Amino acid sequence: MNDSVLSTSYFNPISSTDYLPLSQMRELQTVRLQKIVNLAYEQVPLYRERMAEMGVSPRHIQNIKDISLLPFTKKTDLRDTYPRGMFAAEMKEIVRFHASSGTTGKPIVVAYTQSDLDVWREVVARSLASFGVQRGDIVQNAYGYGLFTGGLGLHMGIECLGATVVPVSVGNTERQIMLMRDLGSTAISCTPSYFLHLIDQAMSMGVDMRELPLRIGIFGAEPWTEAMRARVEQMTSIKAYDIYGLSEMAGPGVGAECYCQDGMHIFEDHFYPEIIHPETLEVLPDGEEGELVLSTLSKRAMPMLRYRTRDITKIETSPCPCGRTIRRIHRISRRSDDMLIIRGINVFPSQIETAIMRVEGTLPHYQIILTRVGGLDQVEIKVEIDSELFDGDIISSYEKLQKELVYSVERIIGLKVKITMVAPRTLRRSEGKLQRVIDERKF
Ligand code: DLL
Repeated sequence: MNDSVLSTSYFNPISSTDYLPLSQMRELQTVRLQKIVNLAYEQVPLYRERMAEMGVSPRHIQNIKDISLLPFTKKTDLRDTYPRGMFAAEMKEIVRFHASSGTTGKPIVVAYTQSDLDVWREVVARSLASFGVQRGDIVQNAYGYGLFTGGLGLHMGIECLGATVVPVSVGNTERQIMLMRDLGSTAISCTPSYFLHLIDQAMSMGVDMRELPLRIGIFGAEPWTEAMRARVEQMTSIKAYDIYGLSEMAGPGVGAECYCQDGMHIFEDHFYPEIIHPETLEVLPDGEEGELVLSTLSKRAMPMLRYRTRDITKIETSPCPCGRTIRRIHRISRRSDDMLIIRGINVFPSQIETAIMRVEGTLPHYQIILTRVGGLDQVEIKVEIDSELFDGDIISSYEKLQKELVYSVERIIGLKVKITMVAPRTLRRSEGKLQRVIDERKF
């Protein structure tokens, strides 16, 4: 069995493992799992200790099915071992960091060796190929570049496929429309909500997207719906495709739709999927809805075994007419935790709380209100403040407090929000479970 991963020249979709017969795929997964469990056991104390507690060692892994013997990992494990406790490679092997939101003020950091980047590039290229992107296409990449994996992840895959990348990143919407028109972009990658905003902006600039060469949309990083797909496809001449991923696995490219637009194929030669019941943690059979658990099968810098994604989905059981044999997951509609995705950025209400409480003069009563205006998520945070400050006629200290709050929240979640300061005892109190988040966004 050839266990090498593609690393050079343009990606050729025909040579990929998407079409492997099942028995060969399971064999490949077994070989890779054995290797990765060994690595994790040898290099990462957290895995060694957890496996010891469960009486499991690498020699128990004889088959990919034995994955169920292994302990689960969670986002809090990354937080508790922040920043490098889950790394399995030496610093000199690590060539890239990315980061994503943790549950408190600190982000979680993920690391990549050169071979991890090769795998990531390959799976993004496979995703793009399954959307029909090819050499000659011009892909306007409007995912954010930086610590977020969207921008650079898509970027590498587009280049690997030999298509042309326009690394415009997110924002500056007018310029996006200008570039789209002037360069003749044939594909766009961004969050689905940002694309709605681009459609609005184009209209207000008198540009009809249906008349542009744009024909492929590469949308992910946040939940969206079939209704949204229908609307977007009707307002433009694109086919809108879903792409899934998370920083803990690599970034975008863990799974992607094909032209059938009926579930996302998981690149399971690198990311092994299981579905569990989020409370009993029992592994559910294919076809049943539950929490997606993923294991990296080839990651060297930071192997993640049985990572609880908190994303709720199910594995499709029918074969896909496209001929790919790798399994598909259903569109992700919700999560089993309270993580919000605002403009593609992961935000935990607890982060907002931390940010507010850091500012003197605030009371521990707040509410987060999410709306969508012109396709773009808006956040308003209502915060109760000290009565002295509220009643006082010192406008400058009132304004100062508001600025401090905006800054404090932005520093932690990376988003500028609207802060509305209200008098003590204004916000509704609850005797039961307090609803701090009001999500009025509709697709
Ligand atoms: O959002 C990676 C990504 C970038 C995926 C660009 C697709 C396109 P994180 O910031 O770590 O990584 O957030 C991961 O976002 O657990 C899901 O809850 C959500 N998510 C990602 N893709 C989708 C999708 C990137 N297609 C978290 N549908 C995941 C629904 C998605 N939710």
